[in-house]
Amino acid sequence: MAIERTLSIIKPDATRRNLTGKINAKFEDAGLRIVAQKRMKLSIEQAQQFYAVHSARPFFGELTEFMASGPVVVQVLEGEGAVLKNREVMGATNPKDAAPGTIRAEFAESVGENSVHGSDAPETAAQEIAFFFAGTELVG
Ligand code: YYY
Ligand code: MG
Repeated sequence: MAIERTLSIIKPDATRRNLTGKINAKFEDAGLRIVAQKRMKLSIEQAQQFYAVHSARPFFGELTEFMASGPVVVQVLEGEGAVLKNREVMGATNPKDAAPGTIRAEFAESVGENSVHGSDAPETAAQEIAFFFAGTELVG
């Protein structure tokens, strides 16, 4: 399988509980390399722009307010089949459905406050990486 890059976000519920290191260990243990990473506070406008694909969904307001409610860690993960591998390490959107050992099973508080974001396909990964990072910030 090809080496890919995917966009990951450690969400405010997880940074609030000081879980960045534990979550990064899950990525690294799965063979994903963190090739870029920065901690930042999203504005409401940035959160709305990032999640624009969900703008018509009933949870959009809550989702974007939550994403702007505290620090996030945005990162680029690299590895073989990184998009799918990251989704596997994250677990299902709703922590009640997430497989044991996944980040969401272990750390997520609810379907809304579910600790991590990960791109869902290589095309969206490229768009989402460009949303946060300049090419020169990615160091493989
Ligand atoms: O990609 P993933 O994060 O697993 O789920 P999406 O269906 O793309 O939804 C994005 C985000 O929206 C999810 O992580 C939490 C929130 N959300 C929600 O609050 N309630 C839902 N029923 C579905 C999604
Ligand atoms: Mg998604």
